[in-house]
Amino acid sequence: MPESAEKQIEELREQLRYHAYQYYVLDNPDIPDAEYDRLYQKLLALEEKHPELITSDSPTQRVGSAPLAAFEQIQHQMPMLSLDNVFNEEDLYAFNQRIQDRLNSSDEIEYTAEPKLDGLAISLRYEQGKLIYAATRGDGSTGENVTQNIRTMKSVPLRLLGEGYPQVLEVRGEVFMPRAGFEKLNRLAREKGDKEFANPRNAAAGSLRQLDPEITATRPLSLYCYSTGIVEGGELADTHYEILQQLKSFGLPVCKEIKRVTGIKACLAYYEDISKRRDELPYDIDGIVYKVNSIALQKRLGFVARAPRWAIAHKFPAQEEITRIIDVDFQVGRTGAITPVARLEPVFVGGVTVSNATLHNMDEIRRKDVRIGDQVIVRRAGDVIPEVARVVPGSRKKELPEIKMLEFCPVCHSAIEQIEGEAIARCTGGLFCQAQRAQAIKHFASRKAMDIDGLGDKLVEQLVDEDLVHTPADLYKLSLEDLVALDRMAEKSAKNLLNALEASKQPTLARFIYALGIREVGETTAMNLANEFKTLEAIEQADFDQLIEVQDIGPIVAQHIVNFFQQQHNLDVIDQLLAAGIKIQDVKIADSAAQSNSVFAGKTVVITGTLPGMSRGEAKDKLLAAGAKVTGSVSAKTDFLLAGDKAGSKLSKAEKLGVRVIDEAEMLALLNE
Ligand code: I6G
Repeated sequence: MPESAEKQIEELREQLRYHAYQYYVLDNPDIPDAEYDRLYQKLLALEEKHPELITSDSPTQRVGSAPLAAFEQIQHQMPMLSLDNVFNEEDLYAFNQRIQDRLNSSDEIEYTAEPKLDGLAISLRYEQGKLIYAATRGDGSTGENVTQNIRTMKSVPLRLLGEGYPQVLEVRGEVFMPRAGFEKLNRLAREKGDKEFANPRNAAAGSLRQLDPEITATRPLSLYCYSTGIVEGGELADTHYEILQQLKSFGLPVCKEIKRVTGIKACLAYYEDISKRRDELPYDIDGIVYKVNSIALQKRLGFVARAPRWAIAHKFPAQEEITRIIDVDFQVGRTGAITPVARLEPVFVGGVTVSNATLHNMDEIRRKDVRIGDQVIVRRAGDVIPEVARVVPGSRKKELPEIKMLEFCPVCHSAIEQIEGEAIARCTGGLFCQAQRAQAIKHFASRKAMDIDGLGDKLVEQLVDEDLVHTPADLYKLSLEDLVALDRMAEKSAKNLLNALEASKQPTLARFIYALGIREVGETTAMNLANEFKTLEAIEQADFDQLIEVQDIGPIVAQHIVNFFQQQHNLDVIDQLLAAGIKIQDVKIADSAAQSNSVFAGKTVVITGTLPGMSRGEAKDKLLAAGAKVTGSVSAKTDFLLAGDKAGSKLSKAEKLGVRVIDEAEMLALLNE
């Protein structure tokens, strides 16, 4: 029995190692997590029954040791070098020139290029395929023994895969914390009131230098290997690229972005490509490392001081700098969101001079305890708006004024609302606020709102920029002359637009409410409001308590609605719209009694093609009012296809599925039944 237990245990370990390799190294798991857990539990149970069979390289033995009092020092048998840096193309060309000069060759050099991860350098020593120790870089000669912590990282194999590895193999790489894991770790710290880490690098360093491996085990650390140290009792390939592929085949994780490139132009193209994708990568990087690919050439080139001559780090421009907050202004976004913006003493960050940085919202200001006059760290990530990352610790020498949210919008002077539970404060000016004008009008004209054909986003922006339209009501005052005077507006299009405006003058109440662009009042909420209150006046006058009684309306939406109708500007715009000839259609047809009697009640309808007597939007309104569900694509669940001219693929699909196809006349007849 013990013999078969031994066999079973070894088989389970093999399987678990293989699946960890698929998951962590190849990023290609071939079993679900639950299945991995099942195998793991099976191994655990067997090892519990046969403790004499437990070995230190078993996948169950990652977290075993007790907390340490201090880290032991480990002397690196081969020093851990550092890399020289360049910050611009010119210096990169000079690096290449030095290499060609030393090699006495003008041939283009083949390099490998890979991202430089922002983490901690580590050295792992394997003997006969077993992880013996892991040490930090330290001063390059002596590091700290962090083996018990490294063992908790599931991406680090405790035993190498296969058989082709050298008897002694030192592997160097970077331990880092992927951004998603870092965000989660900080969120948990915030919730518990613990201190947060400033960035993923600090989080990785703090996690690896934990004296208690149980804590490290909970931290989302990853490893990418990038070179080797001592290699004995076996040979590795003769190019850097192939060596990394070999490491991968031994079960060690290697960054998948590594590429071979020939010549400096190709290095720069790689740099550009990664720079562009930098923010999409799941981890922080601070540059690109180029290495001469041929190991024979690396040997000929040798080292200067503590850095290899055959490698260089091409650093990205700094992304964090220290400066001071001179003042704080508030900006109004297109949706009315009020953003506090720090005015800064200008500072050069990430390749540009920055004098403004976002503070996001008041919650963030309080969380970071930022005040006017503070010394702060400004961060600029890629093309993202620079932000105030944090106050420089210990830099505040005297009491400084707190930042307070404004009461009134700096653009239109409407009240600013800050709804409980929401981080973002907003201007309630809605239709009136100049900062929100174009956005409000685009929404007003959109298909699901007033459905004004021919009034696209570009045209709205033109009308707003030319000061022809201040509120949606101004749309109905536009004349043919106004329109033809616009750039690229032919008379025919202008006439079409005026016709479309005319045709939009009889919206349902639901459409009209939706078109007003009240925060968080979407199509369904607008329809629920229309069905509940029946008239515009009743909705305008509804109070908070009445509103939260309406289906799907919670306290936040109710408060938005109350705030909207409390603003005189908004009421004025509504009056102007009504004065311009908008006639809101009777809500009677949306009555639930009418709905439940209709053949369309509860049925799913798809509309396709051009209808002869109405727009698709109008048809949709009628069907919705009769209790139908109107969807976009035909499936077996579709009850009716309302087909107009040029119906296309939806018609053929409906016919194939046996869905009842009706035309506009039939729909009207069925609605009247
Ligand atoms: O610090 C480093 C980061 C990345 C490196 C490195 C690297 O390769 C991708 N490679 C070497 C050879 C050294 N430091 C010394």
